Amino acid sequence: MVHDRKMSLKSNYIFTIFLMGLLIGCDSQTKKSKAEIETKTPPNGMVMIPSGTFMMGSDGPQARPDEGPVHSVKVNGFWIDQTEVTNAQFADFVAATGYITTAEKPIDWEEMKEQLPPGTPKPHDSLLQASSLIFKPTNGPVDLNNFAAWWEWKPKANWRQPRGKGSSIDGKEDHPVVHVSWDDANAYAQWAGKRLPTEAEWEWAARGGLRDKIYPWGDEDIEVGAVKANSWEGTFPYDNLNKDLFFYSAPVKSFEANGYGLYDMAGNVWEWCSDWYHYDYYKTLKGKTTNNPAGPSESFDPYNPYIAQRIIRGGSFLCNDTYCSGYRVASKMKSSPDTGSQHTGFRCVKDL
Ligand SMILES: [Ca+2]
Ligand SMILES: [Ca+2]
Repeated sequence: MVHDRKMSLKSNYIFTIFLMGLLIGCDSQTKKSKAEIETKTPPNGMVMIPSGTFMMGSDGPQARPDEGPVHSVKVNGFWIDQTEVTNAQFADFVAATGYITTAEKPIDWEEMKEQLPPGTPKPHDSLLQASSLIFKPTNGPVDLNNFAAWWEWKPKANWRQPRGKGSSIDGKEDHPVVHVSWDDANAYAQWAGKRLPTEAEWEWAARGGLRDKIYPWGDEDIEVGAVKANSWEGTFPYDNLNKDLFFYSAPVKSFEANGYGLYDMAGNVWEWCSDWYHYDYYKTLKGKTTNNPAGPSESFDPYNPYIAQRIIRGGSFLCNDTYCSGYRVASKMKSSPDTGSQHTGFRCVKDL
């Protein structure tokens, strides 16, 4: 239903313009005793997720076809960041390494055209300058299949300037870093001595010790009772009731943690995982228990066949039941590894 809505936004933005005629676990992990693990001091800001076996995916009424079939997965224990990586943490990384993010570099047309239908003409140079995708609310209802209606390809938008030139992260040091590509997230993780979670690790951790529930907090609807997460309350993408008080990102730890002490596993910003996205991947895992699945060997999306995409999880401040309900623990989305946006960040894990 909506699995084709958030395709690789950067490439599709250009492709949309073209169409409009405007062209302008592995098991090899060293085995450690339970006592040895329990006596280890958690790395700063991380908590231990125990090993376990769970039913991954969903076949519920809100589930999209790529969330099923539900299948059995065993995951080894690991450390995970309690929060999304913040602007302050990412700034430390950049200060130490001089790293330049994908969004801060001009687009290489030779690379980009490999991800577009053959024969796509080169866009105008203005579209190839360093840019990223920012959210732009609409004035009223729009076709929810046309994501270009609420995304703007904004020059100079990057992690330091989340809404483009003139914006800044001053005072937002404890907000999640955004406009980071999958490549940027991996560079940070490597510097920090960590790695991105697999999709299975992420979902197991998001479930917070609960079994077969829809959300990290259980089954209660996101709009019932206390505010549970930073999402889009109201009608997307033009009417945000803003009961959670955050139109864009929120400081990490603004809402209650799940059973493992993890914050914002639902909402705030999407989080990169290490796996490739393949529309039919879960079908290959049906009827057996898979140990530490690390995703398919290649990416495929029938709705976006020219682009290899990585998994993102958890939903964002733009998620709403009428649109993507990305804050469900089984909900999955995808994006090309070189695409960042205003609502995508990450958190890291570390082997025990
Ligand atoms: Ca919100
Ligand atoms: Ca999140």
